Amino acid sequence: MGDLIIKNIAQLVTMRGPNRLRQGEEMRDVEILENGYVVVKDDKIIAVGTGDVYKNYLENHTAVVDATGLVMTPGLVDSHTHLVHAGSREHELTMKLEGYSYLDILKAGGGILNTVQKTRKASFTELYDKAKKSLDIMLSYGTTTVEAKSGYGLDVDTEVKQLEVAKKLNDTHPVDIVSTFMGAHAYPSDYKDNHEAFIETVIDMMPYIKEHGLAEFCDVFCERDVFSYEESLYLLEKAKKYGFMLKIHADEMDSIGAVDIACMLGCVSADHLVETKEEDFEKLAKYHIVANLLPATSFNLNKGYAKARKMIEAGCGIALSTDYNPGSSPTENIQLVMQLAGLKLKMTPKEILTAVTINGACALNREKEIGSIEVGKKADFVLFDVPNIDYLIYHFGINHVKDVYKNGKLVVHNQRVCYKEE
Ligand code: IZC
Ligand code: ZN
Repeated sequence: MGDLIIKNIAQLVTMRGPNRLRQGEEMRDVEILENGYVVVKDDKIIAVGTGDVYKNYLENHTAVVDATGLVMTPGLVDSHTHLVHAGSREHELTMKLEGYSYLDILKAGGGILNTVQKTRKASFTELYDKAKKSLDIMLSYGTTTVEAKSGYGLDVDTEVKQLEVAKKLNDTHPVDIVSTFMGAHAYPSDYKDNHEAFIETVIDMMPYIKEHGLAEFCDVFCERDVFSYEESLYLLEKAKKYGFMLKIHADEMDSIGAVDIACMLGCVSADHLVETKEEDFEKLAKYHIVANLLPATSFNLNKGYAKARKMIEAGCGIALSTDYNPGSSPTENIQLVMQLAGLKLKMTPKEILTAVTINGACALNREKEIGSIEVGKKADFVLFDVPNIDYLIYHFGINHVKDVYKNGKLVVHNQRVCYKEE
């Protein structure tokens, strides 16, 4: 019997189906129920259907919400962010407008290294408060699970501080956080000419982070002038030995072989993929590696976009994420990412919804718990004030959320966070 029933849902996007990456044409195979209902008990979904059948689950204490005219989707999954960091980089905006590239700014000691300086100096509480503010914004846009990378310490104390902030937020904030250790994000200034020593430093951090349960994934910025093919391969091989699941920043500016590393080591996701060679698309598909695309980064850097249509044709399974970070993608707004995926990646509304739900869950190894509205899964879902899913992608740049439920609890009402602080 139910604690909570949402009824009369105009379009209920269930994403029901296999709990695995939806690839190629499967991304368009999305169940949408008209006049749907969902029944929740405790923090789980116990029934999904259409019409009046929800009445079988009514009890005296059951709360009933009428969702006439609204669209419901599973809670959105933002599976690539650099959530925890100090400060911001608006001072680099003018340089960018004058034509300096992202990597030019990093080479001059700015970019990631600027954020590293600030993050090293920041207290735990400063980092916590700033990240919490971002999580509240994410939640108000419909994100209920988020990945968070370290990588603004590049020394053991600060990397651990970042990951501990994420761990505490996971305990206190309604949004679930999945952590990734990304010590190999850039070379700190004092190791600029001693890459080998820095790589060993990063590897030395791995056992501590693993043993203290501070991160499930390990990621490397595999890029020209950052971590080379050989360095990335070496680092991720070690991470795998220590028991981390793997991700890789792949082909963002240049293609230097990151997809081959992902296939060789069985990365869960390869992220960015803007410059990926077309012959690599089939490899991603064959090894079931999540192609995690980040179009807000292309938009913000004024660069090219990933070839999503060709990827889907080749059978890839795509996820979409904000890449929220203070440099290349200063936005928490996953709906904007979805709209850019429509406008710039030519993905259809159904493909986009697959990408930010079940495929995002796959990118975080959470596909059994979240990513669809079906019996047994967590009661994480979003009510959008739109008449249909096409409208959600078409009317861009605003927040369409009405309410958000996390673990069966109302946490956003009329776009305002309303959860109880723990
Ligand atoms: O702070 O610039 N791309 N890492 C790789 C980032 C963007 C984050 C940043
Ligand atoms: Zn990133």
